[in-house]
Amino acid sequence: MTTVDLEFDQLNSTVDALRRSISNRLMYGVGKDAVTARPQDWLHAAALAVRDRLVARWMKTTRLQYEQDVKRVYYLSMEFLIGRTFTNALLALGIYDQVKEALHDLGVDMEMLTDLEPDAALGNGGLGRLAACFLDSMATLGIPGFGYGIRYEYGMFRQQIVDGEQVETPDYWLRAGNPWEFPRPEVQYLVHFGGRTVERNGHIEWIETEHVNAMAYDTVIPGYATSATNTLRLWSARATEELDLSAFNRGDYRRAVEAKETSENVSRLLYPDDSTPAGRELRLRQEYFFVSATMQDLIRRYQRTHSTFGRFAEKVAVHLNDTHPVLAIPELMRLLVDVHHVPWDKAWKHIEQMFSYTNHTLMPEALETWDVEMLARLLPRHLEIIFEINAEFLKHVSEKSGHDAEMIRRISLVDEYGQRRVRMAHLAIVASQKVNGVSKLHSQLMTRHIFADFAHMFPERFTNVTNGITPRRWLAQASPSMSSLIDQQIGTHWRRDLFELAKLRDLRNDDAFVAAFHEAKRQNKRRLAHRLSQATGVSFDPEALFDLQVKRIHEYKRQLLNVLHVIVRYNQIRAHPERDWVPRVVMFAGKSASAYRMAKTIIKLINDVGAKVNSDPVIGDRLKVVFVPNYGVSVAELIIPAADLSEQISMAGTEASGTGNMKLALNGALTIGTMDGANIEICDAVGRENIFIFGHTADEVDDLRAKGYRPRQLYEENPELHTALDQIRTGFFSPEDPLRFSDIFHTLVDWGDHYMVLADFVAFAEAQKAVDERFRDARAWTESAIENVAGMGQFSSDRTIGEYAQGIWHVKPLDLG
Ligand code: 26Q
Repeated sequence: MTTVDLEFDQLNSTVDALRRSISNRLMYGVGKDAVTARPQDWLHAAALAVRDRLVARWMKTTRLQYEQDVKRVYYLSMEFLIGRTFTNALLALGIYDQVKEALHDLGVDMEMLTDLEPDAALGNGGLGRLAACFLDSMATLGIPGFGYGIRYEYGMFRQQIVDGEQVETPDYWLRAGNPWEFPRPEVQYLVHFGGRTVERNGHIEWIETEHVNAMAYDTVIPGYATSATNTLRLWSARATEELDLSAFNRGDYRRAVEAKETSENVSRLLYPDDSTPAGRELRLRQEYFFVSATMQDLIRRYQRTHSTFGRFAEKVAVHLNDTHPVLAIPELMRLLVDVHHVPWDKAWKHIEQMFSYTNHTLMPEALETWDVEMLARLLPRHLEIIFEINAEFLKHVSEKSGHDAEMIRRISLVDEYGQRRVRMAHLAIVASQKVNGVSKLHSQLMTRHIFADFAHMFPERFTNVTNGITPRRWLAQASPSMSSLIDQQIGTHWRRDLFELAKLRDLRNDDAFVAAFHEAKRQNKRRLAHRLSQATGVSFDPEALFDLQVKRIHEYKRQLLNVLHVIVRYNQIRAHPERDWVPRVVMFAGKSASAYRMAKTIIKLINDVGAKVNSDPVIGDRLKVVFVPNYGVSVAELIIPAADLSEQISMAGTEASGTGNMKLALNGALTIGTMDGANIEICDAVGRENIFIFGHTADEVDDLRAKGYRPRQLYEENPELHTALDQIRTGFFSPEDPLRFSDIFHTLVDWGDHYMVLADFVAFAEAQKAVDERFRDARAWTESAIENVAGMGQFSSDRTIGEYAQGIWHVKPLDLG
């Protein structure tokens, strides 16, 4: 290949230059002129003009990575919940105002445009958004990292609320095209399924497989205020020609088309279940599809600059975001041993140094396992490899542990009780040099409970890295009013060093600052109230306390505890309307897994309670209950900055970390929460007087269960709780269908109340009283809110990524010269 010096247009970021670029992109990129262009077309043109300005940085970063022969991190995740890109890119490049003005000159309102961009909702919730925050931080810190995942055609479903119930509609986010991605048709790998294995010349071959192509799509991930960028590479399934032709040549055209359709299904849609693995074959295919392509790509990239595998583990770190990509381990073994003919022991030594794994859940039922028979059918060679790894591992354990048969059964990669299943977490731990939890409590409980045997055997492997969030999206972008206030006080550097926010602490005594802070919050509340009243027709008093519980709907997160308290409060106001109630708007938002009956019933209950409360003339503005539909990244950016109170009320020991808790506190909301997940660390950071902690601790939950928990007794002893639960049971909120919520009642009162809602009810109600009292004193409230913002330094995902880079991946930032 010849290398000529190419000449490029210098892309300035003056308003003039941007205006020309956008016009050019509209004309030559989108193929429209100003007369026929729709807002969609302007958005596309503007996005392309902005993207053009990222590309030079991207090329430079990639070139420097090669030249410096850096160690690269491969962050493997089934989910990347990116949200919108446009504003994020403008802020990263520092050209927000210029682009706004350029568009204005062209007669286009930028705010209107940004609202048209669909979210890239390629994730369910916390785990997927964490991956997106990590990409932002890796790029900002200059860590050479690649995100690898699946380019789902359909992301997280869109949630509509119809008659108070969740209705799912498909999210075809690519409808209008995606200006941010670069298709890479030249980067394709074959991914095989099925078939059988044979031995030939001392090597195993996997034959008679069906296959599909994985084609790469790249997205630039800009770092904030740095020329460093990274790449998110997502795989899309393309039918192979062979597959089409064989049936086609037999004259069976329809079958050929169907087979093509089917093989391309693998990247069609995101499974909309968080935490409960359904064990479906298509999900297993998805997991293997993307890790196979990724491992092939990683080897190819390594081999471009290395002739042997000698330095493999020095140059590559592979991170598993939960167990979903764990098949990367047997796949890399297969590629090294069967394809590249590396001896087994050598290959395993590489792997042991390269892999690391983050666990995101303590709930045993949420740990992924796969049926051995399904694996044998779909991935026969991988099953052999897993068995081989297990045999060697158990031999080692047996020697170390003095042949403790019961322990060996517990620790085995294969669950032999009943239908045999492979335990993916065990495979991840055995292969990884580091295993981490996502908050101090979670990491502790992980080594005490679910992985106790492993922690005993490999204590040095287990560690904690508390989650974080990117301050660029979650404060700078989501809350312009608060960000500019902070900029005026302490400068702009907090975006890159969130510990700078500690400087705000001294300002809590500064009257003018306190007033301005209050006003910035009020502005965000007005912005939300305006949007909500447009959407729902209900009006909201922006002076009321905005109380938010926004997260997936799940029993362990205890939206029911919140609803119960709302009902009790409603009854109290009705009984004593003359009292001086602190007005509240209680907002819920979140999606339920489509097959999760109880979660869907909870959504209906919230809406039914809302309908009753909001239309009760006795109540007026003293209490409102709102369910905000379609919670996702963009809705979060609108709603979180408007919160006064953040509900983080999971049963202690169930929420691994939480990250919404961090986003809300960073935006000056006070937390009402249990001692669970990262709440504990938030409490330490903001000070016990600036947070409302209540309820049983994780240890107390264990004790209570051990000693025998009797929820019915609590129901019978507490008249207010009794009334509220009876209202649920007898259809007070659903007169047209009185039994609608009877299962909720029985779950709480008669069927064990697994998440101990009733056990924490009284403490929760007490804490809510303290909330009201603090809110009455606007000054005291705002001072606490300032303390919250000031204490959030450690919850930046920059800190988190710094810890991964140093303690787990052993990578250094790129030298940008
Ligand atoms: C697995 C197999 C099959 C289908 C779906 C799944 C699946 C998908 C998503 C299992 C789990 C998830 C998501 C889990 C998740 O979001 N966990 C959250 O991770 C956050 C980041 O660490 C934590 O802050 C939260 O506490 C945790 O609940």
